[in-house]
Amino acid sequence: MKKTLLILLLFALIGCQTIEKQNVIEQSLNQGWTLTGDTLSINMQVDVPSVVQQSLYDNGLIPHPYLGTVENQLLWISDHPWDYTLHFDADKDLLDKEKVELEFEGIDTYAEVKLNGEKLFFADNQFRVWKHEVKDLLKKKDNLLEVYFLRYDSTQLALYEQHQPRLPEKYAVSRKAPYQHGWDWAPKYKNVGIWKPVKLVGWDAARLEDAYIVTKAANSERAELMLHLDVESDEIIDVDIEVGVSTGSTTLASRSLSPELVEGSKGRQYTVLPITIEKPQLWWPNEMGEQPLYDFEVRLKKDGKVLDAKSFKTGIRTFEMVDEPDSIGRAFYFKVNGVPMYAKGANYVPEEMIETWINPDNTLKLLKMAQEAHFNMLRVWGGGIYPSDDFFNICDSLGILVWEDFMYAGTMYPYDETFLENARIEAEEQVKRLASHPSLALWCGGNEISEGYYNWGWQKSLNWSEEDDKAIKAGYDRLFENILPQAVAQFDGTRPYWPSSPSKGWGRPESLAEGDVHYWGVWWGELPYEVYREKVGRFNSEYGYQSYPDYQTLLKIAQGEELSKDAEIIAAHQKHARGTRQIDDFIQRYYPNVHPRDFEEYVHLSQLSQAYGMEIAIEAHRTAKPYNMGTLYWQLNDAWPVTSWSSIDYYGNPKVLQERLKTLYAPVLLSLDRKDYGVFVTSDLMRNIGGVLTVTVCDNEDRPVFEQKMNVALEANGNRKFVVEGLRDFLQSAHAAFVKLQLVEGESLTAEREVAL
Ligand code: BMA
Repeated sequence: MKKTLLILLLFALIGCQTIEKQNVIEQSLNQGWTLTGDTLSINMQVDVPSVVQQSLYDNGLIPHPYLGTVENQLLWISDHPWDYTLHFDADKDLLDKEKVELEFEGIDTYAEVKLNGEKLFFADNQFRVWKHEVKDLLKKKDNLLEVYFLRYDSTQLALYEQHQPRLPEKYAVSRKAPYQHGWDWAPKYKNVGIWKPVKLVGWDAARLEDAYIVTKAANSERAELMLHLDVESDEIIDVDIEVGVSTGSTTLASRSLSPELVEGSKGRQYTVLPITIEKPQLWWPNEMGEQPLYDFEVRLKKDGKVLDAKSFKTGIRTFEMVDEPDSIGRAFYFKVNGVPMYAKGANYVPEEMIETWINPDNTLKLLKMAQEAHFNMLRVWGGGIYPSDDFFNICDSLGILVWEDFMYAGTMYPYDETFLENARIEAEEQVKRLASHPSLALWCGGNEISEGYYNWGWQKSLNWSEEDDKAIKAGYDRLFENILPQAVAQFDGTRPYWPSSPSKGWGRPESLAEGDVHYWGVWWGELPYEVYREKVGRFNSEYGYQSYPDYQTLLKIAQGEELSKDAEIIAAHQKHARGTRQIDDFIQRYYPNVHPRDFEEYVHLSQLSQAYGMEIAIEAHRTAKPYNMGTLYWQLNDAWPVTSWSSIDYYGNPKVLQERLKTLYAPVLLSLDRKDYGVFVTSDLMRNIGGVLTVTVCDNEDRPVFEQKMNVALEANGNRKFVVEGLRDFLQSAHAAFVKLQLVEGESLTAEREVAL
C-alpha cells in the first residue's frame, strides 16, 4: 500500500515533555580552519564566521581598515585567491545517520567547495545557504574540507564584460552586498570569506527543514495564523506534527487543527497549516501598544518519538499596505492591526564594513537609541546585506517595524536563467528565514532601480539599442514583478510586496502624489532646506543631509594627524564627491554670522545645520498627515567612521539630529505654520487629546512678549491646525526671536517645543 504523509496536529503544553533530539545531530565546523593566501606566505589559524580582511587584521598583517587613510593599501585583498582548509574527524553518531549534509550558512562569494578531494559545489551568492549531501564522502578520521575563494574582482569583471548589453554597475553581476563595492559613504572593502557558521547535520527518517508562522488575520477576539512546514525525508513516511505555544505567563488551551497539504512529493513535504488562537494578545509597533511574543515549539514525531523540533518566537499582528486611488493621486500608507500608522524612522545600512564584525550588542544599543527617539519603522536599504536573526529579534522586542528591501540597488541586473534562478532561491530562503518576525512589515524589490531606469539616462550613457533596452526591461520585470513577489506570496502569503523604492524618481511630479519618494532635491539638487516644505510626498522614504561625525570619532581615526576641513584624513572618510563643499555651503548659508573658532566647533556646526534641515523636512511631513503617512530619513547609522547623512555615528555617538528627534518624532508634535502662523497639533496617539495649548513668543533675551492660551481637542491619530488669536498680527509687527509651544492635558505635559523664528 502506498504510504502517504499523515500529519496530525496536537496542541501540547510547552515544557511538559522532554524532547529527545538525537534523531538529528549537528556537528559544528566553525573552529580550527587554516587560511592561506595562495602564492603569499600567509598562513593563519582562524575560526569562522570570519572574513579574510578581519583575519589579516587580527594577525597584525594589515592596519585597522577603519582608521587613518589605509583604504588603497587594502584593495588588493579582494583580488587575491584565498584558501580555507579544515581537517576534522566526524562525530561517531553522525556517521551512523542515514543522511548527512554539510551546510554553509553563508559564503562570500565566489568559492569552490571540496570535501576529501571531491568537488561539492561552486558558491556564487553571498545571500544563500549552501548545502550538500556528504554521507558517502565522510570518513571517521581526518576529513579535509576546502573552500577555495577565487579572485573576487577579476571574477566579477570577467562576468561583467561577458554581459551584453552593458549593465550600469559591475556589481550587478554578483550576488554580493553592493555597498562593499564603494558607495557615497563606503570604502571599497569587498569582504571575502566564510561569513556565517558551517556545520554537518545528520538524521534518520525525517527532519524539519523549516517551521515558521505568519499572521493571516487577527483582532482582539481571534487570530488566524499559518504554520508553514517543510519536512524532509528520504522515504514517504507517516509523521505527526505537534505544536506547543505559550506566552510566558499564559498557556493556551489545546485545539485540533485541520491540515491542508499544499504540496507533497517524495522526500520533501511543504505544508501550510492554519492555527487559531482565541483572544490573542496583539503585537504593536513602538508607542502604539505592547510587543507580546508567543513561544512556539513545533515537533515532528513518528510513532510517538520526537524526530526533530524547532522553537521560535512570534508576535501576532496584521500589517497592510494601502495603495489606492484618492482625489490627489494614490494614498500610500500602512495599517497595523487595522489602525493607520504614521511611520517614523530612518534607513538602516549595514553596521560594519567588515560584515562579521556586526554584533548583537551594538545592534541593540543602536536600535534602542532609535526606539527612544520614537521610531516605529526602519527601512533596511537594498544596497547592504539581509540583517541577521538577531537584528530581527531586537526589532520584534522593541516594536520597530522593518521595511525590508531585497538586496538590489542602483543598477539593472542580468536576466539569464542562471542569474534569475540564483535570485529566486535567495529570495525564497530569505522570505522563509524572516517570516516569523512580527517586525518584518513588507518586502520591497530594491533601491532606486526603477528610478534609475527611467531617470538616470543609462539608455544613452551605455549606448543600449532598442532591443537591448527591451531585453533589460523585460529582465527587470521578471525579477521585480514576478520572481520576488512570487517568493513572498508563496512562502509567506501575508507580507505586502512593493516593487521599488522609490516608486517614482524625485524629479517627477507624480513622485509626490503616489507611492514612496526619495526626495533628494536638497542634497543632490543643492536646493535650500526650505524646499522640503513643498516637496512632501505620500511617504518620504529617503531624504537627508550630511554632517561630520562626533569630533571624538574624528580624533580616533586621525590617530594624531592634525584635523581640518582639508586634511587628508577627512577626505579619506568623505565618500561623496561634493560632500565637503556642500556641508560648507549650507553652514555659510544658514549660519553666516557664526564664526567657529576651530574645527571642533565647525564639526558641531555641521551637525546643527543637518538637524535644522531635517527639522524642516520632518515637520513638513508630519503636519501633512494624512496626505503624508511616513518619514524615513537617510540614514540612521554608519558602516565605519565617516562623514555622512547619519544621525548616529559609527561609534554610536548621537549627532545633534538624533537628540532633536526626541521632540520631532514624539507622539504629539507642535509646530508653527510659517505661512499663516497657525499652530499644528499632530498626534500619533491612539486616544483623543483634550487640553490647553499655550503659545508664548519670546524676544532674543528669552523674555516673553506675547502669550495666548486656548483649549484644544483632537481625535486619535489626528492632525489639526489651530488659529491662535492675535499671534499672526503680533509676529508680523513685533520683533520676536522664538515661540514656545506647550500642550497640557489636566496636570500632565503632553508636548512641548521651541521654534526659532
Ligand atoms: C540612497 C543611498 C545613498 C544615496 C541616495 C541618493 O538610496 O544610495 O547612499 O546618497 O540614495 O541616491
